[in-house]
Amino acid sequence: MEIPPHLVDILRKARRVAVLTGAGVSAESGVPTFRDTLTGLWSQYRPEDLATPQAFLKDPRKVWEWYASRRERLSLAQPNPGHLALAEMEGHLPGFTLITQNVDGLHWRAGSRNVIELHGNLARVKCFQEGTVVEQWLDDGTIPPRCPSCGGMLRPDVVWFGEKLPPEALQHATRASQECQVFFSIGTSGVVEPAASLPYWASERGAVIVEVNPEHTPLTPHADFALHAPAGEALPILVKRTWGL
Ligand code: BJW
Repeated sequence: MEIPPHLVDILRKARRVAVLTGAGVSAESGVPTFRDTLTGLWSQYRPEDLATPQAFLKDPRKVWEWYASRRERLSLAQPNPGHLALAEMEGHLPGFTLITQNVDGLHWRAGSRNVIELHGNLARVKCFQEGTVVEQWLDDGTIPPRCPSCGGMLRPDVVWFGEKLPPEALQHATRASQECQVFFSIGTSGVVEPAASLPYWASERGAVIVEVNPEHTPLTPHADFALHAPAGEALPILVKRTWGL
């Protein structure tokens, strides 16, 4: 895989880099993406039947069980070379922010530290009524389990369509995008707002935009560099070419 030498020069001189990741970065860990028509998580469902508060209220058992099966599958997954290369990149850059739409926690497990989770985390559970994170509950077979404080239904601590992103995370991500010199968009179809707007906000402030995705996306024509390859292949080579072993 060829890395443009000009991109390597830009990265060597950069101080502030922001990276936005999506489901594609975890694909090589065996975690299905969302919008792949054959293997994607939504291939048999419509997103609005699973990833909205309305869907949860209509069929809480179905939604809880869908997330429970994803959690179980995730417990077998490991960070891949793409995650590891991003963790290494952080060590070379004084101002590095990793903004992820993923809820799988694999960036943390790969060693990344300055991570902003825009869409929550699958491992956490919160009360549907109170919105508070719940660590422990009575496992008496009720699905979904109930909040120990108010008896309300528990739900995964992820952001569904129509829900607000965690305000502090979004603020921090917006600032990092507007202040960076280089912005990477990696493994995301770039169709879900407000995350999809981050590269455009970065570009408006003069950042160099780099996309890593085997497929064309709405961002591709706006990117300064488009690396059409899997993240687990492109990122380790990019890091090695830029900073050596
Ligand atoms: C590889 C690869 C490899 C494969 N290497 N790459 C403005 C305009 C229009 C609509 C809206 C708007 N603003 C808001 C909206 C509504 C809505 C929205 O965006 N809708 C659009 C879809 C039309 N947004 C919202 O509702 C958001 N909330 C909001 O804006 O609230 C405002 C508000 C204000 C005040 C009060 C109340 C509300 C919330 C969005 C939440 C998204 N949640 C989900 C589910 C999370 C939980 C879960 O996991 O179940 O997040 S949806 C799903 O999509 C998930 C993802 O994080 C997100 C993005 O998907 P991603 O990561 O891009 O995955 P894919 O599958 O789409 O793409 C994978 C890519 O990888 C592909 O391109 C492949 O080619 C590539 N790939 N292998 C590199 N090896």
